[in-house]
Amino acid sequence: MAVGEQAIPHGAVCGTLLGRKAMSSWPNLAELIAAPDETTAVGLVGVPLGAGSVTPGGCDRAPELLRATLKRIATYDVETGREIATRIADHGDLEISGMSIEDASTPIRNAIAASALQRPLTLVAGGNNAVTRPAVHALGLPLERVGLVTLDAHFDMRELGPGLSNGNPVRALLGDGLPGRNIAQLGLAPFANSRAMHEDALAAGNLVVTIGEIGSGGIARAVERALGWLGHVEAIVVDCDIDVIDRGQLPGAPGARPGGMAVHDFFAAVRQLAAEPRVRIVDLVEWDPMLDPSDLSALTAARWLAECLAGFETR
Ligand SMILES: [Mn+2]
Repeated sequence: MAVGEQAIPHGAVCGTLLGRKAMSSWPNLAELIAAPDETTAVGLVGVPLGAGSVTPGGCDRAPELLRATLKRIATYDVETGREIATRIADHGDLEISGMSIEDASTPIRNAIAASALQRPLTLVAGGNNAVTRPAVHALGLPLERVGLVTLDAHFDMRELGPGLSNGNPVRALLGDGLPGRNIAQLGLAPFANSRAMHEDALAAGNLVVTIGEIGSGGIARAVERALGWLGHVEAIVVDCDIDVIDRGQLPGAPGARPGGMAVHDFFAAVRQLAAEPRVRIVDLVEWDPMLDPSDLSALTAARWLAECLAGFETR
């Protein structure tokens, strides 16, 4: 076949190449951002929560930099021949500067609910990992009917005694009544958690899949296990703690360590999870732009949004 006759992958021709309305010559995610309206299927809520981090830093800077980086991510996926076309209803950033996690939790829940109660998918740009607890509550469902998948190097099962932090949202949710049977944790890293946290997670009934198991069994199988584990729930929240990614590929997270998840596995997991119709909320947390003087972490975070949309469009 001559070069000019190469097949364009299925799905790429009529609706997009010929029928596209005026967009830039390099269509990108920033062009999909729209004002909130009732007809847009995907919402974006920025939650610049920095308070209460175990390692204080600049997670509150992440939503702004995520938005600024979207123009560098093209909408076209050469692997599938598909082009992301879903508009994103941008609800803006929640004003929570200076607030404790305890004080911010209700405003965060309400802001996420404002999108999640009217859309099949809401993306939450954190902020630190304390965002995840109000995100679970934002669905407004009894917790027995809600599932949680974490892509995270950590159990997030630190003790609650010192107060809420980015290190204990899973323990806090268990305390709220989220059954461990409704929690699947993927990507747990060696030498990054305590025995007590591990034993408590297993005793609660959480599915625990370590980074080593993902390495040997594959990321797709791990995600299938998580979705199978949550077969009984009605709606699912996916918590993407970006520190699950290997620190060499994601320097901009305080908890990231060498030996973490390969970034292409992270992207594949996000896409596979976003394709599941019961997934209603996906967060991205723990990205601290101040830790990465390059743009590597920003480009990774922006690609996360592309993967969420690519998965969503296959529902
Ligand atoms: Mn975490």
